[in-house]
Amino acid sequence: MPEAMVASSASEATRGGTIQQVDVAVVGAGFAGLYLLHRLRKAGFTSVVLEEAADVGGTWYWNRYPGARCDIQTIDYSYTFDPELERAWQWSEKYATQPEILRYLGFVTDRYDLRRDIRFGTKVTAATWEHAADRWLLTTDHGASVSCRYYIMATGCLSAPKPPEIDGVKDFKGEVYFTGRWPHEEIKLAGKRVAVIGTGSSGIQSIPMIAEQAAHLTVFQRTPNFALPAHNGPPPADRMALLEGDRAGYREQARMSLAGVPWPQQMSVSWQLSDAERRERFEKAWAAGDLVYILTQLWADQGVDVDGNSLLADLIREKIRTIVKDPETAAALSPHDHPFGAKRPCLDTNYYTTYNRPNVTLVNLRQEPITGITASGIKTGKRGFDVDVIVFATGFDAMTGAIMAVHPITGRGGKSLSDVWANGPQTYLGLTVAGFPNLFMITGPGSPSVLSNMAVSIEQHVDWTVDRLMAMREAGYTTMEATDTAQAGWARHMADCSTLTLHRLANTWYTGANVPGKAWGVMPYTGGVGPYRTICDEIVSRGMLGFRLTGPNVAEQCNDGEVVRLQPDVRLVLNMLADMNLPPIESFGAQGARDFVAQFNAARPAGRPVGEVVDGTLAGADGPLPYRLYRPATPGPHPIVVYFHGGGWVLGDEQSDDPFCRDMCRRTGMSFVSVGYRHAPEHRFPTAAEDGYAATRWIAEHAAELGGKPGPVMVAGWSAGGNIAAVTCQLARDRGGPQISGQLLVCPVTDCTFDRPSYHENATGYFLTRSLMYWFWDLYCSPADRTDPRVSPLRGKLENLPPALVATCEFDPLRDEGVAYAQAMAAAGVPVEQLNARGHFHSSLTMVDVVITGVAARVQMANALRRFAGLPPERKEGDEGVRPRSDRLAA
Ligand code: N01
Repeated sequence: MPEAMVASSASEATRGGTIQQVDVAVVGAGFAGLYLLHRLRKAGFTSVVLEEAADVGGTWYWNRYPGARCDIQTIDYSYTFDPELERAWQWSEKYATQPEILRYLGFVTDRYDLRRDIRFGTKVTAATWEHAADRWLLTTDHGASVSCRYYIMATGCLSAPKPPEIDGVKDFKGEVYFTGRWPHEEIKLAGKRVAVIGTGSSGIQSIPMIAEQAAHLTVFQRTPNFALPAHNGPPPADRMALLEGDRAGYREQARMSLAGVPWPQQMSVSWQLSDAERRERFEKAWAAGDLVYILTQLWADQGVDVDGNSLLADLIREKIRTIVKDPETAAALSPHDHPFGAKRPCLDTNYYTTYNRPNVTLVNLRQEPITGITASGIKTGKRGFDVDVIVFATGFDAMTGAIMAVHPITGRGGKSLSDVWANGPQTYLGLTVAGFPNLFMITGPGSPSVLSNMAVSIEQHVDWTVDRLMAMREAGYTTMEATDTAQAGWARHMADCSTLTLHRLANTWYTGANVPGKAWGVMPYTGGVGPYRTICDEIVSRGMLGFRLTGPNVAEQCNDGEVVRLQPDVRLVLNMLADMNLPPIESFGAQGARDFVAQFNAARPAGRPVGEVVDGTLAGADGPLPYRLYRPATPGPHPIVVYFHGGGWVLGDEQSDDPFCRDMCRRTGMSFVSVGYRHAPEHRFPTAAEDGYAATRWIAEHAAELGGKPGPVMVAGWSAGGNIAAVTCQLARDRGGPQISGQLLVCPVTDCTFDRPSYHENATGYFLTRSLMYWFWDLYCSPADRTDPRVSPLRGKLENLPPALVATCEFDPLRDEGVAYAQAMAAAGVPVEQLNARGHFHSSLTMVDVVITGVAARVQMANALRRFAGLPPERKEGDEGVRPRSDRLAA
């Protein structure tokens, strides 16, 4: 539609009032809005920024409470889009104060002459998609309405202060301040009795400063938070040297990192380190005063595993006890209800020592909740506190508040964003929402945003968005809208990512738990800044996957689909393997492939400790075979599981599935005996099958010697090992024992045909390829023997087999033959449980501590084995995945 017609229809909509016509309207003149305006202008789009405040700065305009600073090192918390700008500005401190950051944003505004397109003191009161014009119409509380093609929310994640939810605030006769809306004039607290409610970052930063001025400070704490010393000062020489040594490389590393700050991925896991080594790492981090460092650099499992996390949390609690002199106050300040990092920790300056001052009192609201505010102060369940000033550091309606609650946004067909998000934010990439064409959010819910260095995430979102607008203009498109499929897929991917972290175990503003009645869910994207960036780029390279593009003179384009179907950690593993550009494993020859697998396994994290690991030999079908026994730490005797490793009958040995055997031993409380059966091509069919059967018989007969419970054993195996376990069950039934009480078949080979769909769908790209499977079969079994049930158990008699759990993975060539075996056994009357692991590949479930999203499946497998042994299920507290905390906080 021509622009003139757009103008007239929009004018009618506001009954003749003036309408400002622009290509793009942006809300917010903070870090995001300023860079957006700069980029939009350079790209030739007419733009206006609507800003409620009287000046630029966004969050740094409003949050001017005493002590306000950033807690990402300022050299990282800066714009990087212009090297000239970087050279033109020097930060005076490692963590700049709010006034300095505000000066920086003012400097940037002036440098790029941005003010002339910013309408200050202007709030959007409604935004409506006008379908006929393919434009947004914005009404404002000040000046002209705005008609724009694109509407971009650069509103920040923590901009809408949350009401304090305490009765009687209006009755209070003293002064009331909110940290998130601190007055611009100087507030005099000297000689006054001050109360601070809230001990999040704002409270932690302001409390030491207020304590220095006030006659008395009373801190009302509901939940203690972890705080770490900032050790502020000039920008650290080592980081400056790194940055100045290779500015472009430093910035690029930040962009591809997990948190937007250039620290490498930590590889050592906590149980590989001694107590002394862990303490040394911790002390170094405590002395460094760097939030991202202590959150990511101590050990690899600190952010993903409850046990690994609590080792670190214990060390921090120990510090709190050392610093705070009164033991009762120290105990009240020590967080126990959430893993370290699951709630946003804060860097502090003298926070804990402040509680040693005689003019500071801590009130533990867990013991005496606030019952109300009176004319003279604050009442708790136990006592009253008369105060002159109340400071509310009670936080924000985060992530969605500033977008949804601020003004009605009405999309296609009259859809209201508040309704669409009633059960939590739904977005594609945290950037767009289905049903709301041409609406973009910078660092919206569903993007890494608050779990990252915001400066890096903002630049990525702005660049991606403006690049898309330019590409659309070039191609003649005027609208861009996420599809429902893409959005639903993103929600699934978000949920998959959040099972990897510990955020689900804390009640925080990340999950909406801090706002009564708000839907619960981890709102930021937890998959990391670098992976997120590659996903955004992949969407473009795959023809704007998941977006519908339309324009007046071009055919509609909609390349629908989900961008990530793999589990996030599987995606990382497969990308890493793809980057290695390895030749096909089969090209190494059998011995070369064995050496490669041994090398590959050596690079994996070590398995976790079990009670005891014993190597021995057993009598096989044709001579001794090695075994490795994993015994639990609990007193025996334990039920025994005979385990067969994977490797296509060609590769691996009794130690090659070590992390998996340890993990299952710990989860089940059972002994695992991993059998070193003989391999092809030296020993072809039916050697592996006969070795497996003979080993099972020997182990059952020698159960007591192995410390196991006499009686039936269970069998388990992965891949070709699953094949041997399945065959062993058939042979044991037909040859008069041993008695087997259950079989766990993980991605088993069950049949010799290669024509099932999974063989085609997953032929390449998922590590186990179709051609590798052909090679394994060729080495092990000649075509004439392949229909023998000792290698194709699907072709055997299936009645009267032990109960089974068959686990299959979505992206595995063997998926469909596993499913077929499970279905055929069930049809033959065998009790069968099927586990279909969505988003996983052939090695997922055995790659313990690399593919953490496999935990839920391992819990299910362990429970099945316990059921086969007649034991109740046992869930290990904490790391078993999907178990969000939805209990709300009591005041
Ligand atoms: O808000 P918060 P914030 N009765 O939600 C308590 C960023 N930031 O403004 O935990 C009693 O973290 C509440 O208790 P509980 C940073 O990302 C960054 O401090 O809900 N207490 C909590 O203690 C940060 O995470 C910087 O039990 C009540 C506190 O108030 C985010 O902003 C500086 C209550 C709120 O803590 C938000 O921080 C500042 C009630 N009714 C902020 N309601 C830096 O860069 C709430 N509370 C350093």
